[in-house]
Amino acid sequence: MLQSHPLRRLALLALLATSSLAQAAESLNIDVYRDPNCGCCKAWIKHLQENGFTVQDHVEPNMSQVKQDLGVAPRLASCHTGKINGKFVEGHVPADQVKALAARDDLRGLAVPGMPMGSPGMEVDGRQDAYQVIGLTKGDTDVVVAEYPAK
Ligand SMILES: [Cu+2]
Repeated sequence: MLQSHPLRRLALLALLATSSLAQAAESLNIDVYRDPNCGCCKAWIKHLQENGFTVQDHVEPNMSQVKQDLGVAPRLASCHTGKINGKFVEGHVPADQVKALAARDDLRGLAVPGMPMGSPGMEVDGRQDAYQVIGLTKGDTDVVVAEYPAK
């Protein structure tokens, strides 16, 4: 029977810990596609940056094509579309939800459909409409990932 040396096992564990750390840092890089004239899109990008994300900002004249290519269901559509680790982030999704998406292998992406007032990048005089963060499963089903109440 083959037995692994305790020291070798320790080294392997250290390697695993290091690579998962690297993965966590890597997951904060996000591509964002937006229309050139979209102001709230820029405000959402700023929200991501303030929460530790590195944003690649892509000005894109044909957003409906981008959404189609990334698999954003039309019912989930908003203004800008992000892409992180192969998953989409549609609309004004809060940064902590984007971070949590890395652990959801069952989801193709997240969306805040439309442009609810009070979501990140849509702040108006401290007002907030109730809104939900929707996850799209690999089976094409919508699941509620988070709910934010009206204020
Ligand atoms: Cu918007």
